[in-house]
Amino acid sequence: MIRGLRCVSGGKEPRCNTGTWGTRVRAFAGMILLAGVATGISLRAQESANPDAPAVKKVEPPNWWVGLTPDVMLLLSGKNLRATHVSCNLREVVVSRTQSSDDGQYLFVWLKLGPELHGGTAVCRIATARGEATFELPIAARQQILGRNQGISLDDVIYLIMPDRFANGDSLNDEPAEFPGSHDRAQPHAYHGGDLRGVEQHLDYLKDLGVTTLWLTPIVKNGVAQDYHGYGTTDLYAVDPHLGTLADYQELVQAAHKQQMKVLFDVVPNHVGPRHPWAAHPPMPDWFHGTPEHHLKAGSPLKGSFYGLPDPKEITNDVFESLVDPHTPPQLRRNLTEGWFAGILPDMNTENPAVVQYLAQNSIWWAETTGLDGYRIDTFPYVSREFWAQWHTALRRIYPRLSTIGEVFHPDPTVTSFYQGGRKGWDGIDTQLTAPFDFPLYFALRDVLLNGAPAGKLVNILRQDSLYPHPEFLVPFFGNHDTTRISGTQGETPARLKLAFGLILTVRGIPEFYYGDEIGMPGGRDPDNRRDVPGGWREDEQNAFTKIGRTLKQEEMHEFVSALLAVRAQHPALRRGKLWSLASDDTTYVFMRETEEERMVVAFHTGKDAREIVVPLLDTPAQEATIAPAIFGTGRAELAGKTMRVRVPGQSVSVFLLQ
Ligand SMILES: [Ca+2]
Ligand SMILES: [Ca+2]
Repeated sequence: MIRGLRCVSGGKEPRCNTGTWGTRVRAFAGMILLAGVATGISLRAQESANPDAPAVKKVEPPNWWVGLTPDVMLLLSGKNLRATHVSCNLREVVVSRTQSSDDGQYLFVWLKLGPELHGGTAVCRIATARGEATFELPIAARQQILGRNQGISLDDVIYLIMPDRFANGDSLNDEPAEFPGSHDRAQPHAYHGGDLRGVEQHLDYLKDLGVTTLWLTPIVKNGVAQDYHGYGTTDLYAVDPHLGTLADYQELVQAAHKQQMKVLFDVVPNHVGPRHPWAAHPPMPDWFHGTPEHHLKAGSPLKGSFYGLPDPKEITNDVFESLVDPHTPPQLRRNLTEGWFAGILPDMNTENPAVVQYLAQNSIWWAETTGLDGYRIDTFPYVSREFWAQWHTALRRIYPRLSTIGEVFHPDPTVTSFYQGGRKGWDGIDTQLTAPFDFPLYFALRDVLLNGAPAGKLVNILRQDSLYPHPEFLVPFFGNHDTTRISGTQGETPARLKLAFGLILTVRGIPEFYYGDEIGMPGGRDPDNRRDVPGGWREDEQNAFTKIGRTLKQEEMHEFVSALLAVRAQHPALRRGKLWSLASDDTTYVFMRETEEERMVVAFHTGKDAREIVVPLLDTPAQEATIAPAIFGTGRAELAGKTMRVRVPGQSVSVFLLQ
């Protein structure tokens, strides 16, 4: 590699050479030029001698694969890239079209990959009126990766990790040289040093706990102090150096697959970070919706009163109703889909076909490079549904089993259900999304546990499963990195957290919970809800990853969660069974999960006092049962005359196996 001319990118490093390198390749037999390459001196001299010559600093994607897609769009960054001619040395790699930015900082190159392509490195030459440059695109055979792109199933349990706050597996990357001053564990908004190796080192802990799928908040490069959360990327093809390397992420996915665990990648097609180089110099005038100076702000122009709704509580959710409303004119929706999130995050123009291709290729590249099993998709409603259909089509053509879980932060199932794939909406579009997170159940469960709302509110949400094409794939949860933790909210007790776990791990769907909840880690609003796990850092006095290191209170919660996860793992009805709501009122919800093999009854009781509930079983799949031993919790159930008499302690979850 020639010093000073090396081009670093996120994955394999394409050799991006500047200036007159192309002419060198052609004239390689010339001994004078060879001497020049060897020293590197004359290259720099020639470059400075011809400041108008083109120079390629970056190629996105940095590499590609044989037989993956019929074409690929490259985005070259550099200078003086107004090309008059681009060609590649491989016969099966044909340049079909190019387009440069007016400032010459970007060049798009669309390549057609022929059916006879067997791989190799395409060396492509750019000619402009003022000089030449070359770049390379390695095109390799697809690799076998254990368990690659397998998707998640109803048997899975998702565990959300913020890698910077989980465990520090490599202290050498705590403060990368390019980001001085970014690391400080005492500052809640700084990087704390957690990383991908830290996650990998605790796979045994997670396996023992009983979770099967890891969702990591974004691992792409952010770097800037305070962007430890990952949602403000500056490079969509690089792993953030605080978190490790691409090889670290590949190793993590491999190690997880070896343990029969899966990994979800947090993807953010809606926006990039304000410090992404594109923000100041977009590759196309319409690469974003608007400019840093002139853009809409993401947020509905409507008030809740437009629909006669109360103002949203706790975490603000936008008036997404307008997005799913066939009667609202487009201008009432445009702020949400074209506005800049938080008023500062450059919003990708997902109506531009080149943006669609860039983002789809980027997700294909991560899937192919790492073997990941699915995507958690950020800010889902803020992107047009046409885009989601196109993005999913591009991915599923290659990875039919890939799962996608979308963030639709809204309490109303009429809103969230509109985004699930599997059927067309009134707009004629099928988003193809596997499932949204079950935010309506989240809002209801928090209201029941923390505000004393009737337990029947849960049933009121669950009855609206009729709106979803596939309610079984919904992801129930009670908190994440954007919400307060149940431990830490006013009036919190361990019993309420147990109730929250009790519901999401037994009701229909693929449950998700947030790192640290299994030990009752407290946390108020952001960033307090993103504390470090005690024991994730060598210098920590306490190690909550070990039984001996946990406090009594932490151990009690950990035992509860792991025991319930074990019951779920042992009983298919709790994972795959049909849900029957048998009884509910102010404090109690009794439901059954039924498969052909087994029937389970769950009694969820929020009242402070013990109580007895009589549940009629006539005309239910349970009417022939004779006994119902408790397999979890301390409740008791007696069956007689097609009724079930359930006695449960205050604030408890009990699970019974009907026989
Ligand atoms: Ca570290
Ligand atoms: Ca948008």
